[in-house]
Amino acid sequence: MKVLLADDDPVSRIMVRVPLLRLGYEVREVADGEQAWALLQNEPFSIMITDWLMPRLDGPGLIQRIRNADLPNYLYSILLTSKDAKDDIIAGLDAGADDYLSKPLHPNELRARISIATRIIDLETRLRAERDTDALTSLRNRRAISAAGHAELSRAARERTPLSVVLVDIDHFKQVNDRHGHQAGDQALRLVATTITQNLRPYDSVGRWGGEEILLLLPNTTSEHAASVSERVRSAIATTPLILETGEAVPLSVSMGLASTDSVDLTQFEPLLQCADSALYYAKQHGRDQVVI
Ligand code: GH3
Ligand code: MG
Ligand code: MG
Ligand code: MG
Repeated sequence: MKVLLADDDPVSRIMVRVPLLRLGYEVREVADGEQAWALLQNEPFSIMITDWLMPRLDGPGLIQRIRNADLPNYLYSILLTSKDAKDDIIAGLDAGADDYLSKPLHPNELRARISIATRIIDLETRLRAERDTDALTSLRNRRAISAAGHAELSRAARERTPLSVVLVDIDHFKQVNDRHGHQAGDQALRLVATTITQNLRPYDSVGRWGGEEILLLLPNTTSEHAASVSERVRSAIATTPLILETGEAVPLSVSMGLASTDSVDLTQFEPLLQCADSALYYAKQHGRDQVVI
């Protein structure tokens, strides 16, 4: 876990840094609130320990700014202060601090307070993962893959790299349910999800878009390259049947519709997805078990 430490006094920083490093935390240090704010724009941190009085931007001012900014991850903030009058502590907590530590610092108190922070951050991370995960397939759910799609498209525009999106739909899936039962259908969905994931790169994203529709995001991938990746996925699914408990093999296949920012001039996620959906529709109309651009 990464801790951001803001304090204008180098000796004070040593008092915090040394025990934190010993506890296995990664520590980044800055000397005032503005520097802390600048660093937070570029790097994710889980925990911040900030001094109260600092030049330019003080601790409570920094925390207030962070709370108003709505950063992507929650930043657990501890105010470090030699002020220990009740009113000051209340003002610090009102500014949005989660906790406070009084100077001179007691190393065991630091350890105890940091372990509270770690517990809260772990909980937040777990809840976030649950919120973003589809329970049946363990893929990203629609909310998460949609958010990733918007982010990847912005990045592709910024870095001038191609982004390909691929919509996958299992062929005649209703028949799998009708012939072998809903549970076998669920197993088939999980098998397709696994086969897809195994055939992609770690930085590709896969999410369950709807019932038996899966959405792939392939960053830095031209339409030509995406077509060959999709073909590999299609072929892997077509050669990996679902084996039922009875030993019976249920063949599976998928149709795939592909759209890339290098072939269609689109800067919005929804129209790009619409292109992939039209291609998927074409694949369904023309015999299924195929990739269409
Ligand atoms: P097509 O080749 O045209 O895509 O035919 P299809 O049968 O796959 O298409 P259709 O959209 O008619 O049927 C999709 C089926 O997927 C219907 C629905 O019951 C099933 N389905 C959706 N979500 C789940 C799920 O979570 N589990 C199971 N077992 N079935 C699901
Ligand atoms: Mg100070
Ligand atoms: Mg469908
Ligand atoms: Mg289908």
